[in-house]
Amino acid sequence: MKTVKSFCRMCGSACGTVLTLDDADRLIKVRPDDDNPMSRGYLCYKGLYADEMQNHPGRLLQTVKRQPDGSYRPIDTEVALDEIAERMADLMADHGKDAIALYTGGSSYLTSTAWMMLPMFRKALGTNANYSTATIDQSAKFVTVERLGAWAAGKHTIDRSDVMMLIGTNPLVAHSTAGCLTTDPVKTLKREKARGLKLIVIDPRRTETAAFADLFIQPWPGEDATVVAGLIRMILAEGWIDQTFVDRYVEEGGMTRLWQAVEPFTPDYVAGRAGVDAGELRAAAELFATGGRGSVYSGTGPSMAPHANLNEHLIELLNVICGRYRREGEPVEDVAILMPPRPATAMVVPPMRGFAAVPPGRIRGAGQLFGERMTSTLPDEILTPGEGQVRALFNAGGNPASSFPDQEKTVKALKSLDLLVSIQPFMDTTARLADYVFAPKLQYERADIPMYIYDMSFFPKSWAQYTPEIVKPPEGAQLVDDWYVFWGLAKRLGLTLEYRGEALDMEAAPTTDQLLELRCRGSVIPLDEIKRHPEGKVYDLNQTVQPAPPDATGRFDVMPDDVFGELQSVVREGGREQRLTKGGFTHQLQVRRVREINNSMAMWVPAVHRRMPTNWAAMHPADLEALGVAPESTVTIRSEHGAIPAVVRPDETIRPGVVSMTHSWGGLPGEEGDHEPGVNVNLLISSEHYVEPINAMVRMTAIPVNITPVN
Ligand SMILES: Nc1nc2c(c(=O)[nH]1)N[C@H]1C(S)=C(S)[C@@H](COP(=O)(O)OP(=O)(O)OC[C@H]3O[C@@H](n4cnc5c(=O)[nH]c(N)nc54)[C@H](O)[C@@H]3O)O[C@H]1N2
Ligand SMILES: Nc1nc2c(c(=O)[nH]1)N[C@H]1C(S)=C(S)[C@@H](COP(=O)(O)OP(=O)(O)OC[C@H]3O[C@@H](n4cnc5c(=O)[nH]c(N)nc54)[C@H](O)[C@@H]3O)O[C@H]1N2
Ligand code: SF4
Ligand SMILES: [Mo]
Repeated sequence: MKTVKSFCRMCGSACGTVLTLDDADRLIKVRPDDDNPMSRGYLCYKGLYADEMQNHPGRLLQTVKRQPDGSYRPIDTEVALDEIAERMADLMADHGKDAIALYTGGSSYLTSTAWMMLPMFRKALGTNANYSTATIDQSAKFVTVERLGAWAAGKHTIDRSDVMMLIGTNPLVAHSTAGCLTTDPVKTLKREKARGLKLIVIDPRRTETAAFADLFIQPWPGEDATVVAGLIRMILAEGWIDQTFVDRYVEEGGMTRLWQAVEPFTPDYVAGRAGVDAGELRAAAELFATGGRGSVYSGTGPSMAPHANLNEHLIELLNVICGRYRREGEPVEDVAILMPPRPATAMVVPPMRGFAAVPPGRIRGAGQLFGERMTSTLPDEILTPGEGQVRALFNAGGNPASSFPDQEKTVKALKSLDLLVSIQPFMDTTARLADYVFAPKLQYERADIPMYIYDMSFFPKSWAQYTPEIVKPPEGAQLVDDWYVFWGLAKRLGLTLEYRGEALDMEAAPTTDQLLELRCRGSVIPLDEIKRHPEGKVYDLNQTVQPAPPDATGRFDVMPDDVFGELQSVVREGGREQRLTKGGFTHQLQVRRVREINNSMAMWVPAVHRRMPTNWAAMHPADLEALGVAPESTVTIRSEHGAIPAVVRPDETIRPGVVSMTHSWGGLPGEEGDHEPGVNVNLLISSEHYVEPINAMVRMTAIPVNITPVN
């Protein structure tokens, strides 16, 4: 037996771990690493059961190919690559390059070499059919950068804040409030609160994070635009803005237009519509705007709600009008140290509206953001005949059959493909529809560095860690590195892959470590230096925000016409009452994440099953009583789009009138056999109605539903 240090890659938080291995280097146990300077002995429930995933008897241990009768048989990886490359060449010859689509799933973000390989492959292949989870997650934040502009030096970090506002994010469960709270959230919050931090939480559920709030506001789901417009109006009316910052960085006339836009959102209107107390709203506005330093952060809540792009725009406006950004000379302690130096500068990156330059796509006119197509449109790109129709899909570490809105349509689309290739460690829903499934190495079997979001750090400190491959794969396994699939295909298709202008050797495959070297070339701290600290290291780089270059004239466009129009339509549409009564609905379904599991990953391991045999529909006890249903009984939840059975649980953190379920559980619709437990909320979600402009984000929370007991 021995122990080795590493870090967890089940979410972006990268908590330090100590692995216990047997003499054959198989994983026995995972425990937290007390010496890791970021996580300091913290590990969440998911991190602790990584050994159950690693050693699960249902794990896929070699490449398989689907047979005409629907069964799967092992196939040599190189032969599979030969066959796939041939199919691709035929498809491209007949239908063009856009017939081949790539989907970057969650696990590709968490595998740094997969994350660097996918763009190389896409570019060499020349396809425009490029999709990722980003556009079914918080792409409203990218739209906001494009329409409002962005502050190049970033926001205030938690340890340098007097006040912080969290809207629709729950770091105590999700560990994913980028740049703010990731690993070790409980001790961090306790420490910062003891120092004097004031916390404001706005969330339709009284979350684990809300338990730490000095001020908690619990609006109806889907009312973010209303609530935040109300806060902005109060701040403007009281003159609590940072006038110097606004004068310098907001576009001429912008503040007048902003006032016109938020005028209708009087305290009484907002309180009545969002179902909150006007006095509490005022207290939140005052505490935030007059409370000193500190920024607003948000998560998936507002991005999955109706008017996602507007919601995020308004949320960021709170930071703009209160000047909650790092200024020239302030310390920068969250440098992305495994990237080339990129000094933080005190300037506005002006709004570019890059999306406007992209011609409308085939499906619902959706275009592209940052070189990607909108994921909610992919099933229709597959199903809609015509030039550019997608005929082959590579799923790299995602699970579209469970994670996409409108599961019924998604599955129909995946089944209709000429070629579906998946890289997944288990025969999950998508794998069960694929023509070929490659069995990837799991986290502790591969060398890695922590996740970066594009070139930005995810962590509030200048921190990094390297882990070598540690655990030996199970006996007889023939696993692949995710990146190898794409390198192998590129080689066969005669393509040359390039990373930052440097061509890869296309004869002899690189090693994962060589790719990591390449990825970190020219980084602030050399990878070799990081390797000397097995538990990772936080660096004190003495960096400060740099003055803007003289030619920097960017200003925030606080209220462009389209955003103005979206806010007025919020007034026209009305709130919860109008939306529910229109379709005869009684409740709203809201999204949430749970401690036990990351999206659709491994809901069948014993550790998850023990605590969460199914994805309950959580409702307030008073609602259960009113419906006459006992805890643990089954109800039917029906939306405009579909219906699902669900097991109810009493939960006082939910408002009466709301039901909350986590996403991506359950198997394939209509499938025989006992696969994933639970049921998929995406059966209730349309990808065609309530679609946002620009990013085609669909409504994944605040969905009107009815609930009826099943006898
Ligand atoms: N209704 C609804 N739908 C949602 C959401 C929601 O809140 N509500 N959330 C959305 C969001 S934010 C996201 S990011 C997407 C996620 O969308 P996806 O990324 O498509 O889905 P995941 O469930 O995260 O799938 C991860 C897959 O990676 C596999 N995996 C695990 N470990 C490894 C590994 O080491 N290597 C490889 N190659 N694969 C591995 C898992 O088995 C699983 O199949 O879902 C979105 N869908
Ligand atoms: N344990 C665990 N951790 C995860 C994941 C997981 O599945 N499980 N998934 C990972 C992924 S892919 C992501 S993107 C991140 C997401 O990270 P977060 O966005 O922090 O995820 P959540 O914990 O779901 O927090 C979203 C909050 O939005 C609230 N909400 C729901 N509807 C609305 C609404 O209409 N308005 C507002 N304001 N709030 C609303 C919910 O009650 C919930 O508290 O988490 C990551 N980490
Ligand atoms: S918070 Fe994320 S990285 Fe940390 S142990 Fe949990 S799943 Fe792993
Ligand atoms: Mo996500």
